[in-house]
Amino acid sequence: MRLFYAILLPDELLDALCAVQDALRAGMVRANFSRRENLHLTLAFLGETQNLDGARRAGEGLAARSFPLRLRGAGSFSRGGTGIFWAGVEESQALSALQEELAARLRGEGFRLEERPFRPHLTLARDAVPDVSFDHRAFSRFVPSVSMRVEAVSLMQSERSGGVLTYTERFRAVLGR
Ligand code: 2AM
Repeated sequence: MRLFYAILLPDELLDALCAVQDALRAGMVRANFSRRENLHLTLAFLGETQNLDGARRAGEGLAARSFPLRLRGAGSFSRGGTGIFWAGVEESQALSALQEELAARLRGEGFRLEERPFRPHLTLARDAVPDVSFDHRAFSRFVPSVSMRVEAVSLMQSERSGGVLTYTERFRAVLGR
């Protein structure tokens, strides 16, 4: 199974991000927009594994506490000729610490994670080709300053069923207050 750890989002953030997607839609030649229920912030990508217990244990022992997190800015990464368009979050020491702790605990369970530095982002669209007139600078201002409290991290399974990318929560680690 394909697993990753993520922060799931409350309705208020999902509403805000869906509005950003609507604004983005107008500027795309084509793009594969994330479905509302799939929007999330990835903390660690575990890849293909059968070690669900180890993945779960890594989350169970987290010492990190809950913290506030705020949307901020947006941007794109290019991947093989097309792009990923994402919304960002405000810089957060608590988020970095949570991600580092989780990654260290997953490595301790034997998972081989990517060494790339953590760049927190919420993918809004992938395989995206913007119009020539698309204004990247204006896009970075589409995202409203909405905040949430991160109270848990979720171990998610990613599957394609009937051609539809589906994420299922397999385990949730609630953070202390
Ligand atoms: P992305 O949104 O930037 O593609 C599930 O696939 C989640 O894990 C996505 O949020 C995805 O990030 C992230 N992820 C990180 N590395 C990945 C990889 N090598 N393959 C697929 N997804 C990856």
